[in-house]
Amino acid sequence: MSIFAGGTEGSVLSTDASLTLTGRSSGDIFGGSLTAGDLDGDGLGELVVGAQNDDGAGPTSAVFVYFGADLFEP
Ligand SMILES: [Ca+2]
Repeated sequence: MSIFAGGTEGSVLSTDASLTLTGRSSGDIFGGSLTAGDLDGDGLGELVVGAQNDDGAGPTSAVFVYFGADLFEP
């Protein structure tokens, strides 16, 4: 899953991905569901990514939470 920096009006600021996240195994449907919000109240948004078939053999699923402060560190 690639994430691109965007403006407040939904425009894409760069065609180069700002961040690329991958699942733990092929076929895990990583990114099949996602949401975002400030889960811990620190003012930075978290990204929550579901992997419907995390173990690659189903029916195990997993949810990954990427904390805002960790997402774009160099
Ligand atoms: Ca937060």
